[in-house]
Amino acid sequence: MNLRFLSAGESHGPQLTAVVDGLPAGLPLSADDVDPWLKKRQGGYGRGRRMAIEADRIFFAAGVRGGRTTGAPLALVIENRDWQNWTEIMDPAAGNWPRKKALTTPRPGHADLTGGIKYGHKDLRDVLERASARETAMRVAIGAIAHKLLSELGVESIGYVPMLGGIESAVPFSWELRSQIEESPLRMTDPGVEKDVIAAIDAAKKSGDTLGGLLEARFRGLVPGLGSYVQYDRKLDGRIAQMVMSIPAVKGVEIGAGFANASRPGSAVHDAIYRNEERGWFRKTNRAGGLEAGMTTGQELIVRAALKPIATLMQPLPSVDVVSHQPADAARERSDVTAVPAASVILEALVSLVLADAYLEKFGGDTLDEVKERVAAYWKRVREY
Ligand code: EPS
Repeated sequence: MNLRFLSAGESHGPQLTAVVDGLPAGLPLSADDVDPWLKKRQGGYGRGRRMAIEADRIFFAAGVRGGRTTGAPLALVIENRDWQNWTEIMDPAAGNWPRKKALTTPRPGHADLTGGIKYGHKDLRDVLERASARETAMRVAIGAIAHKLLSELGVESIGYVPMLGGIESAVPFSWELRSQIEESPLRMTDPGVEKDVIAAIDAAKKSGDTLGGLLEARFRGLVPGLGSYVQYDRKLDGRIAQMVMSIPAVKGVEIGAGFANASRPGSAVHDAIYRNEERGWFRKTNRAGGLEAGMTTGQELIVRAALKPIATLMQPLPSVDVVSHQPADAARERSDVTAVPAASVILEALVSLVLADAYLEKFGGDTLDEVKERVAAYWKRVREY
């Protein structure tokens, strides 16, 4: 890994923290490159009351000076405003037992039960505080920084929602719909279905239920040959799938028409190869989703993911209390009805991270100028090949 990071932080602790290593020096960077992503991730119809408390902002504690990266590791902080209401419950000092807001009835589908067994906790808050999707705020911040590097290299992207709660958009994606997606409270391409989706979210809220959906991220302007076929852990599709599967509640990943291609003959799956003076190498279809044999082809990269409904149900499923071992309803915690629109922002940010890492792997470079020169020289070779 060339672009490495680690994060720490609980959902209701004082802050989320990360160290990011491997960015070239000279990348223009300010909070304005990150905060709009944090705002988008907080948004979307179906979010709960927590998002009215938070106003996520990035703080650069190291690695950025005068609006540029220095080449030193970045230290990043995002404050949890809600911590003010949780100081006693989250107090790291010994002796806060029995605890307020202890959670002992695990929610099916959440980390509670297995995390409790694994780490030996009977107050499952010790599990859920870190398992919470709050953690994705910091990873989106890091993804936004990766995206800034990609945009310097001529790459554009978008994350959106093709389906939410079983209701599919009838309008196929096109890049012209970008502002429609950014303005939609559902991040969908089809204003015609928004009323129905919003009604479905309202109905789920009323009945104490939650909704999942599909996410898609697209990237254009990528060089061919990011990743490699020569070793399993260098295959870019594998690296993307690992990152996408690490988004809480993602249970399926595909590149391009991955699942649909499984039932078609090869002649209707593979993208025929053409070349002419004007366009160089090109394809007329992109069923591969921009990836062949673990490498980008230079076509649009299309990554899709399936997000299961959130595990916290206000009308809970049966569970068992981990202290009394008596049957009990699963815990009700303040939560969202759906986070599918937010997850599409997370998908775009996290795939950006994998791609920025792959660029740095292929081109190296201690300064942004060095990276840019090498990418430009490679584009020339690609055209001449
Ligand atoms: C989450 C539960 C909710 C969500 C949270 C993820 O938080 P709370 O328990 O404070 O109401 O709002 O998401 C975020 C805080 C976020 O920033 O996305 C969970 O259990 O995963």
